[in-house]
Amino acid sequence: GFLLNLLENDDFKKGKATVRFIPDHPELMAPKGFRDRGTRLLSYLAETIVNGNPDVKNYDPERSFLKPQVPAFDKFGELPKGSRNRLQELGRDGFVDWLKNEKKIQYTDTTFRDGHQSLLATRMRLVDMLNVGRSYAMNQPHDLFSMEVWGGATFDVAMRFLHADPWRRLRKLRTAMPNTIFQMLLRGSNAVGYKAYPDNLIVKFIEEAARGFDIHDEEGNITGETGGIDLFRIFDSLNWVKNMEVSINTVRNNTNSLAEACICYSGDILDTKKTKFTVDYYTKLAKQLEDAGAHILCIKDMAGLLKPLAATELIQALKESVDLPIHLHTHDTSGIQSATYLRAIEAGVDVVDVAINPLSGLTSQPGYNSIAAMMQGHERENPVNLPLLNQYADYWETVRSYYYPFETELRAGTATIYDTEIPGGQYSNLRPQARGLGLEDQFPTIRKNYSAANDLFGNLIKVTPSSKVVGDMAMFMTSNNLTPEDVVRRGAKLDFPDSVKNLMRGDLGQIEGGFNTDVQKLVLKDEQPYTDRPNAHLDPIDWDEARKEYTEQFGTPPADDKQLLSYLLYPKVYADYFTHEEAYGQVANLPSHAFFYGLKPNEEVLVRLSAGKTITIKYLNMTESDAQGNRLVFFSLNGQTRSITVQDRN
Ligand code: 3PY
Ligand code: ZN
Repeated sequence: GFLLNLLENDDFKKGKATVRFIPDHPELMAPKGFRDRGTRLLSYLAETIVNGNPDVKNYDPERSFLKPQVPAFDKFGELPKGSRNRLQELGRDGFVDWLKNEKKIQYTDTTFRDGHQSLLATRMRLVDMLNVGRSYAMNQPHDLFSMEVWGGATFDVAMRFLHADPWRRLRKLRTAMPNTIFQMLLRGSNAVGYKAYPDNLIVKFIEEAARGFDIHDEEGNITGETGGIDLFRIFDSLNWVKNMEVSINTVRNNTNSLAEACICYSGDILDTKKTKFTVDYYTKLAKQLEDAGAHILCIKDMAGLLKPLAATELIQALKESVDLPIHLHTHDTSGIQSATYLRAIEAGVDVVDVAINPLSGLTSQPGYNSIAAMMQGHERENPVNLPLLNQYADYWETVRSYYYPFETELRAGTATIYDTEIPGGQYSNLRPQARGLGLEDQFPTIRKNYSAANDLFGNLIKVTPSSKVVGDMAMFMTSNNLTPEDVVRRGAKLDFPDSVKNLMRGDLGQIEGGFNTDVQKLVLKDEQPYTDRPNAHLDPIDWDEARKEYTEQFGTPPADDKQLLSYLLYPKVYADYFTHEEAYGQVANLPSHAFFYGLKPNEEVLVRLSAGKTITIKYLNMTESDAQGNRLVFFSLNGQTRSITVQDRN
């Protein structure tokens, strides 16, 4: 660290260093991590310019990007009241009553979460949301029900690939859009992960997400809290209510937020040959969720299987069975889900999920702008300022182009989804995954095996993380050239993937009708499965012990419980994120094109570090690599020339 600090010191480089230089610059002796924020970002950019961002697989140097236009808004005006003000004024129960009695259809905007999770591999960065967030909250093209902004895969992808703090994302968005209900997707006892976590971790996670962040006065005294997530959408990947109870109870009893509990939709209620996931199954499940304390019921149609005629039947039946508002979530993988929305709206659904048009369609949600247009003149129309909403669509169309390496390869809707039941987010992921395993040319076989694996296990609900296990099994069968019959005949000799063993053991919970016990035996061999809650097998977190462990590993105590939670949820991913931030600073502040592709010679970017602190970085040029393979990369930082040494690894 010291040598690097010294070499990057401007005075030192200008030859001004004397014998007094080091005593006069004690900051150079600072242990690790002192290097000002600008310098760390320069190191990141230099590294990216020379070696590329390892997450970008098909960099196209010829590409240039347009500047997105943020719809004009009054920067200093008072925010108009929005859905969050309504929730605060009416209280939870009053709000739920209002929703039940409101005739106008309500919209949830998923652009900031499921939209990009499904179309752009969850890579959407905070800056692109923040640039437009205040404008959106101020102009309110429409009285939105909620924005889905957090949870699902966004938590780990933020750290893993964007080197960004997911809590900071929530804090910044909350501050920009305080008038809008924020919604997150919570995987019940799997939180924002892919496995079960101890109950007390789930409880603390929900409390912290709902509480939000301290507000400080000028002297640094805490004067209040921002609030965080107002609506928790809770599901279990096997529709096992026991896996959702801790989450529902925590939201209900320990926060002022709304608990929205999901029935995940699988199969086809109109197909008389499919006898497991029937209307009766769904209405019973809904009743259980109502009894468990849900404020709102969600039909989570993660694979887009709910056909228009089925929507009528299901929603009518649910409305007869439970007294909860109903929120419908779907993915347009087949291409016909706008018809499902129209039917659902006519059957009395209360809220539907949409994504701004440029981040909608296919494996994402139906398009907000287009659904709003569809509803014009309908008796349940909820007026939307469409020309204004279309300006936001223009913004997102431009922003989407920054993310070209992460584009989904699906070009058109597919009716194969009704056979495979692959969730939207997974569908767009499966082909790159197959390619990684050298199996891309066998994609139709993988799809077939996905369905076969589901049958082998005993026909389950498939959504994160259970869908991942079915996907793993499909890849396993394809790469080993196994038919379902082979699995049954030769299973005793096969070493199944770990995720499959975990599922069969009971690590994700239990399924309706139980697992296929023959296959369970083949997978587990002599090991005994269990049928109680996975969390019952996990030691609760000892918070003091966990803080100690964190402090030992990182040489500093966690900044707050939120950092501790990130670490406990994803120890390895968090450690990498932490190391990256130590070396390169808050790269989340860089504009997206610079973050993914570096800068071109003489290209300049403005980087906002914090309120009132903006720096200008211009990339000048770099030297040829020397005998050791090092290059000097030159920048101008706020007008001063700086150089960074980078090893060229090409
Ligand atoms: C998630 O769990 O991330 C999902 O979006 C499931 O549909
Ligand atoms: Zn979804």
